[in-house]
Amino acid sequence: MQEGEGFSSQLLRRFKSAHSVVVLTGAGVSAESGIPTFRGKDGLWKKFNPQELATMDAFKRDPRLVWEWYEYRRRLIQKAQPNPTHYAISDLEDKFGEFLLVTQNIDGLHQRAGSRRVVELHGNIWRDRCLRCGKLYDYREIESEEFPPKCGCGGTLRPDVVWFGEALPQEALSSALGAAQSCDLFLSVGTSALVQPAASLPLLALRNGAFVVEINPEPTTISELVNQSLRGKAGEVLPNLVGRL
Ligand code: BV8
Ligand code: ZN
Repeated sequence: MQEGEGFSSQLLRRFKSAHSVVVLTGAGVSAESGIPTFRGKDGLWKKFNPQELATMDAFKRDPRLVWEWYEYRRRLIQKAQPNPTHYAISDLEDKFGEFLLVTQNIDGLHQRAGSRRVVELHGNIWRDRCLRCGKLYDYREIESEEFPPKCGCGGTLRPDVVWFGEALPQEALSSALGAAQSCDLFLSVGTSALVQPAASLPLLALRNGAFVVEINPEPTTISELVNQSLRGKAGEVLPNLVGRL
């Protein structure tokens, strides 16, 4: 646990001696940028049922509803700024020989805060993908008023995010798995650790002998399993911790 102002000497020692670090982030990291989490009290899912919207079935059944939900989230994210957690994670990147940021978030805020070595497990809300030919579009490129937007090949476009029941991008998943199995320090920040296969990454790191630290104001499914579970908002804990390194 975080001891008073300081952190446990063991935690600081682990950070200072780490060679290979993985940081896994979830919606809680963007919460302090004003983007509602999925399962929090003001959660995105409260107003909408995840199975209703983040699935291919929903898109086929009611493409307008699904598009409007993503448009609503894009407008939220457009207005949001990276917060101190995003910047602290970006600062961490250059302090270790090997570093990988694995995010479940699709908002692109990590990249806006300067993170470079980022793996997006669940895609990115700023990209659209053609259902027919797979062509990717930067969301901002699309002027077509047509609904839902079409690709040059005539196929329909969808947000380039991973929906429930869909496989994660192979490359992203294998680099995340590889890093989790070989790191000596693993940070799980702002995730309820409920969504698979992302939620297995901290446990994979534990099994490979990494020192696993969780930062979350609430307990999660992995709090009792990790080496240190720091109970607090990422925006308070992480900049403080990074400042001590
Ligand atoms: C797959 C992109 C197989 C879209 C997302 C039963 C039925 C159907 C499926 C399943 C099932 N059981 C298991 C599954 C598999 C399913 C799954 O895990 N379901 C869960 C719900 C049980 N997984 C999948 O379907 C995955 N695909 O398994 O495919 C397959 C394999 C091969 C071939 C074909 C198929 C795909 C999962 C990806 C889904 N897409 N997002 C979009 O965003 O619209 S998931 C979505 O949830 C986001 O990515 C989000 O990141 C993710 C996880 O949520 P969190 O990030 O953890 O957010 P949450 O709100 O839950 O928690 C926030 C945390 O932050 C809280 O703990 C809170 O305390 C904390 N917090 C709050 N404030 C702060 C804070 N922490 C720090 N500081 C703060 N200030
Ligand atoms: Zn196409």
